[in-house]
Amino acid sequence: MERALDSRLPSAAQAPAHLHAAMRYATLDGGKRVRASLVYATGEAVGAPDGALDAPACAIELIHAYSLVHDDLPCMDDDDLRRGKPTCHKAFDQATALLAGDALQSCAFEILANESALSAAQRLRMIAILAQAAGSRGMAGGQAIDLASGGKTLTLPQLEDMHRRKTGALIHASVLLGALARENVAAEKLTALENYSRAIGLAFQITDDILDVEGNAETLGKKPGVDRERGKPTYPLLMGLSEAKARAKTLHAQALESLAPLGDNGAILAELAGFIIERRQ
Ligand code: GRG
Repeated sequence: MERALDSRLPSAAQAPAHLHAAMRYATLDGGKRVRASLVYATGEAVGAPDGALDAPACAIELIHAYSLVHDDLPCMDDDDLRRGKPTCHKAFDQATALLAGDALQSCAFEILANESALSAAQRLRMIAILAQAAGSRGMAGGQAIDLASGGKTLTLPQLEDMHRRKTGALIHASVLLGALARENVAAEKLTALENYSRAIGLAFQITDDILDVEGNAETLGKKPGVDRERGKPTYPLLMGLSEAKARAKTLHAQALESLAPLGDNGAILAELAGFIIERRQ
């Protein structure tokens, strides 16, 4: 993943060097690469050719990196640390971080549009799915709902809707892009993968909220308790900690059940579900 990203990101020696350095700083050498792993594991599960998976995995990670750079800005979450190092706007400056996020997003679509290991139809479909997942009905929309929810009480369905957009949509897109790297995947398998990704997408956020409450926020580069200070709703706040843990467990079981039509080919996806839901930081 590091090599694939490194070779696709503009060199820091190329003008505008400062912007390119910021894009590389925000993307390389950090992060769990959960979304890229989902692209590769799904691609392998459906028998996609190896060479067809790097571009979608990079595109997803670049959209994710862009979202983190923007999310860390003072006008959003105002974080100083990300992935164990200063956030992009701290290491560079706010304007550069804003532009780096913008350019990472464009770079993601450029990579998909130019990928010769994919057919034109595959590229177009992937671009459409990723654009929808990242856009106003997906991640950016979820972030807008999140920003507007400070100090308000959300119902559980409203909280789930927000997270399905904000973090779930990109996780869902990671699985879909991996599946689309092979042409003509059986509808039954696609449905199984969609169910799997919806379950782990939500479980990812519940786990994140639980980790925040249990004090691991610092390792994620967040300011511990900041969400609570702003009165933002979280799963443990709305349902209680033990109920939130039980919900994550149920979603884990649902994710594993969904993989049944893939047989042994779903083994790595099953392991990833465990990693996402049982992670400790
Ligand atoms: C700014 C348009 C825009 C969107 C931001 C996803 C998002 C929307 C903000 C991230 C805020 C956040 C920290 C949410 C908690 C869940 C989450 C996405 C954590 C970060 O993802 P990881 O844990 O990060 O996969 P790494 O660093 O491992 O890649």
